Amino acid sequence: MQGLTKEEALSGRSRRAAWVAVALALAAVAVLAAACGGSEEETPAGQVPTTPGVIALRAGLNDPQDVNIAVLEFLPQSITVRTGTTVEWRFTGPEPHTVTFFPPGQQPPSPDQAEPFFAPTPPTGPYDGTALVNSGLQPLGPNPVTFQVTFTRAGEYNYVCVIHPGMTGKVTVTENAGQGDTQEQVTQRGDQELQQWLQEGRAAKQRLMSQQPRRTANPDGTTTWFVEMGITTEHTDVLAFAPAPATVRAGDRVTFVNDSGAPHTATFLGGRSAPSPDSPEVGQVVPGPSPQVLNAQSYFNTGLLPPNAPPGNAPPETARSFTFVVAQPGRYTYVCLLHVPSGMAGSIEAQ
Ligand SMILES: [Cu+2]
Repeated sequence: MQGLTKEEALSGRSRRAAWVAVALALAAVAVLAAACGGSEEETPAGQVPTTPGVIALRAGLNDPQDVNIAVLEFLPQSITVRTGTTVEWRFTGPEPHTVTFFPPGQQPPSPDQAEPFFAPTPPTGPYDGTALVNSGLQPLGPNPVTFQVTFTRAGEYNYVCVIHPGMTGKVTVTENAGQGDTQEQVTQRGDQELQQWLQEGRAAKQRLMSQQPRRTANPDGTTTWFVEMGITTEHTDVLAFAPAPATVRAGDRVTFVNDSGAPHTATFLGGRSAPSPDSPEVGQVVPGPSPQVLNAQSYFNTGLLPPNAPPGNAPPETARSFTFVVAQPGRYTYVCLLHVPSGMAGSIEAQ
């Protein structure tokens, strides 16, 4: 990540994948934790219990009080350890991340080129900073997810999440016995940073949910209403649709607009179950391009509407939008196929 400023990294911030498996994994973890109750101290959401000989930290986390708010940071961002220490990353979910150390000279890919790094490249021994070491996209499976790297050579090691380029971390390895962080210090700093990012995300969600929906009057007397697809801040993604207007009338139009830093879909399931976030169906526009006349029985998918990024070079609003004609009164519920585990869903009530 050397040479990549936060701003540059953010400009490419986007995501291409999230995984239903995540929800399953979390459910499995919860069941497991309940089953072996008492073997490990119960800790508040996302906190890290101490393991002797290992320094552990968290890779991302959703707000324990509001699943829509995803913190896209390592907690804490920077740690200092003594040579010989094993560092363990815990993927607390539900949004997926990677821990990826690139060898010197290799630049991280842009998020839409990151697929080759979704599979892990685990360390083959102590890490000395020369090779690619990559957790792969996690959490993905039913097992509790951790990723460990043992550092034997003093130095500074930067890493990144390949689908969230603003999400960067640093491990400083020192030979000086007095300078390494304790687990307690790491956990405490992670908690402090978490509180800061949660404040930022909660404020952003409040802005999103309290704004008046943008609308335009059409020549035929109907109204086009605009629904924002989430909002992105420097350290968080708010994975929620702005509230649909209360007074949609049959014949009005609803246009979804992605002004956020992540790709999203608006998908009316029409009674079927949601395709998995890693399914090719996520990107398939069904039944055809915008605009579409909505009905309550059929499956409609906008496909992936791209993020409003990078600044100055984002796709035009038309490319980030999709319009539905709400022809009949009724209730129409929709989800974002990428962000179901973060509760990204909404509904339109038409009279
Ligand atoms: Cu989404």
